[in-house]
Amino acid sequence: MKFWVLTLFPEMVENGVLTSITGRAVEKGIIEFEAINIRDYTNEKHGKVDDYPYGGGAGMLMQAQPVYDAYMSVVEKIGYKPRTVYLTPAAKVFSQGKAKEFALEENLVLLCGHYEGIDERVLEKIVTDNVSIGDYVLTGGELAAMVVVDAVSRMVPGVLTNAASGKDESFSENLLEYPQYTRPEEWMGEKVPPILLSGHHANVEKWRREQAIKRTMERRPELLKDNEDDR
Ligand code: 6GU
Repeated sequence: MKFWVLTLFPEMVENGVLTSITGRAVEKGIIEFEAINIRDYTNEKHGKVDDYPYGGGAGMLMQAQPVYDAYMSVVEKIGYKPRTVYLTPAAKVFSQGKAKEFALEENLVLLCGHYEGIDERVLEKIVTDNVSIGDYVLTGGELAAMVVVDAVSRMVPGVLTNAASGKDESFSENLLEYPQYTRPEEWMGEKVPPILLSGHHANVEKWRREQAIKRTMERRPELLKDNEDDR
């Protein structure tokens, strides 16, 4: 799978994606990643990519032309119009279900806005999916694109080394992760729950499931209602 990120700040996204687990997956060739600088595609002198909004209002908007040409450079390389995600707070919130869905694509384009947004006309031509990462406003889509690349990558076979990981944690079953413990057995007077030391696998599993349900009820009760986005 290849991620193409269209952005005015390619080094920001590169630094994130090429670090840690996703970086290792790129090195191993399990995923591919290319950040494209939208500014490289402007037809204007001095590298201008933004202008004032018609009708007035605060700030600047990214112009259609450089965004479209950056996108078309990807289309020309891969030979078809790929699924193209616009990162924007004006969208449904990204979910584990969407991460699994995007992980089935051979190519995924992530379009990062900056300033006050992007001219709607180019969005209408190229965007297949709008995605927000939560109900707060960021200065640009780059952090959101990094979040999506990370969550999608870990659903691509081979990115996670441990066979069980990616399966058994928060959200796959609409439950939050149970509490976990490692050595030492006692720390600052606090002991590890004895059942985890019992060696009784079935009892451990039962305890973990109970803890997961308790934690979900306390912290995220709305997850216990069936939600298509989380599947
Ligand atoms: Cl995807 N972009 C921006 N700029 N702000 C956000 C967001 C995205 N998701 C939440 N806030």
